[in-house]
Amino acid sequence: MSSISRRSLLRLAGLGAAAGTAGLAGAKASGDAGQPYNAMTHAAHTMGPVGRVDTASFDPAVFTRAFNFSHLSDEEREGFYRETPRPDGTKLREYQLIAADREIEIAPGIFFPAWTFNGQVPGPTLRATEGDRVRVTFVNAGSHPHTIHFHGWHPPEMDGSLPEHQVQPGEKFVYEFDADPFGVHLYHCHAVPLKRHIHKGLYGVFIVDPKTPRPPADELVMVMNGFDTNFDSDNEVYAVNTVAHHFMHEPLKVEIGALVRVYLVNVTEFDLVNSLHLHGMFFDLYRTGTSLTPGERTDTVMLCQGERAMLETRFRYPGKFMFHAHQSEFAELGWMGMFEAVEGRRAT
Ligand SMILES: [Cu+2]
Repeated sequence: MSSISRRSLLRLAGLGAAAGTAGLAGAKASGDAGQPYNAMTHAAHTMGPVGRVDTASFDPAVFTRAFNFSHLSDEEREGFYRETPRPDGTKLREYQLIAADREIEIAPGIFFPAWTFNGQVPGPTLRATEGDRVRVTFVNAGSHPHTIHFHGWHPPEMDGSLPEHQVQPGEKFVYEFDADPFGVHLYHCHAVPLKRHIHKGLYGVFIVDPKTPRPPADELVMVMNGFDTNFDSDNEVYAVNTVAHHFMHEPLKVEIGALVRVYLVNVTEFDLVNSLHLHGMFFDLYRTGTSLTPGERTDTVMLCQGERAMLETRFRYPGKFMFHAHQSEFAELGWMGMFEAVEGRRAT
């Protein structure tokens, strides 16, 4: 399937929609000859590949709400993350990140030969508080030289960007710096050619919380990414959190009236910008998450590659609310999903 082209996938997506709604469109056409177009218009919201991705090794929904390996059992987590209080009230946070080649399923039956952090794309979400010490032991178990480049303040030798920073296959390097400033950041491989190393899957989210915590909220991580399955420097599949259309099939459950906070990061390669548009409501926008007061209230945010933002909102009405890239082609190729707002405590 790796030779599938962008255009043929787009056609597949269209076929999925047509197959799924043929009956509806037909019924409309026979009952009311003037209305069949409406049926197709609504059907566009359910388009996408037929079938499901196996979520046993990577579940986008679990990724969305996992911070510092919180999705693992205590015993498993210990192998990748440890936090130790320090006398000044801050914490030492120690991580183990491992680069490894792995084939991942990005749409039903479509596999991508990824380079991963800890076997997943995006890599695990790391989270510290402003002033904490972050120590990341990076092991390169992959087949190419890699690095980790963190966004945030750090000395040049921790930048993971220059030829002398390359970590060769089989070797390791320890990155260490203080978490600063608070905000929504990211980490990614900075080996050359950069666009290949990032696009292959070596990226993740790095959140730094302010010293005075933000109000409690239902927090979600959304990484806008794309996959060039035939290596023509153009993406054939787009998604939020890797699996095309996943949240169309499995809406993200949120609670009516509760504060919802989204950490949104754009790592899409080959396209100049990406965006998120939320239907039926507005959100407060904190660009880069580096302020405690929102800069804007909107329903659409556009981000360049490497840009990120924090979004806060409360769902007012019960039911499903679509979110998607406002670049229609990205949406049709996988970058669309649903929230489902429910009364009381959300069922996850
Ligand atoms: Cu790399």
